Amino acid sequence: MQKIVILTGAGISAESGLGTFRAEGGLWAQHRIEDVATPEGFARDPKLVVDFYNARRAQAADAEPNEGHRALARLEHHFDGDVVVITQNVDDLHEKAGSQKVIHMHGALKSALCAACEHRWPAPLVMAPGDACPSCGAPAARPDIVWFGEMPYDMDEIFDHLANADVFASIGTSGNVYPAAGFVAEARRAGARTIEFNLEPSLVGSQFDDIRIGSASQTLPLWVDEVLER
Ligand code: BJW
Repeated sequence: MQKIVILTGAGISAESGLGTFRAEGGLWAQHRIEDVATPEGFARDPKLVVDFYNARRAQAADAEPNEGHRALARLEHHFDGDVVVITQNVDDLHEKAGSQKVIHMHGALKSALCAACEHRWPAPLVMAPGDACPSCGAPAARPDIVWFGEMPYDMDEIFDHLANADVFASIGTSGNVYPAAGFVAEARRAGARTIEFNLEPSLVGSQFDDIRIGSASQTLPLWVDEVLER
């Protein structure tokens, strides 16, 4: 059975109105990474960090998937093989589009995590610093997001998928952040054919067999047609 492993980044959700990180005017132009995306930043100013994610949670709740997300869901449902989406995104637009096998390696806005006992629960739309954990009662709720210096989720499962990939597709990610930026090398080692979808080649673009330049909402439906017609 053929296996297609897909990595997505902020670019696939850009056309749904969610900001990317490193573009001019993107999230990192408005906030310092070390303030809002590190455990040290959260320890220094939990309200700033919780408010940053509250605002993004509200924005993501109103966002709709675009033709790029829908194309990947169509691929999963019609491909005669295995399709898995590994996303760095913390929105739920793949799920809203109908994808079922989705791994959120950088966490999810819809989830809250107890820093004391690691219990997870559905995040309220508005979290507050010091919210109590429903399991252990500690005032230690935090957004269930993987910050710099923290271990991304489900890495064993992800490396297992990469080791068995026949095709690896990377969509809308700049190749700045590891370990995700290293997945193409891992997939190549496994003998996978590799393809990148982006507005421009990413930092690891030279490692791909094929690059499709353009917006994901336009390039992905065409690629999915190609794969399903093969
Ligand atoms: C379109 C488009 C359209 C636009 N169509 N395309 C030195 C060397 C190597 C590694 C390290 C190092 N020093 C530290 C590290 C590790 C560190 C790291 O990688 N740092 C780099 C900055 C160098 N990584 C970590 O710490 C990770 N953990 C880890 O490595 O654990 C192992 C370990 C732990 C502890 C000790 C030792 C080892 C954790 C990384 C966590 C990343 N977290 C964030 C924020 C949280 C989530 C959130 O708030 O949403 O995740 S950072 C941010 O970047 C976010 C994203 O998921 C991630 C990737 O960004 P992405 O998706 O690529 O977005 P952009 O904006 O960069 O790019 C968008 C792209 O889309 C562009 O290319 C556009 O062209 C394109 N695009 N519109 C198609 N319509």
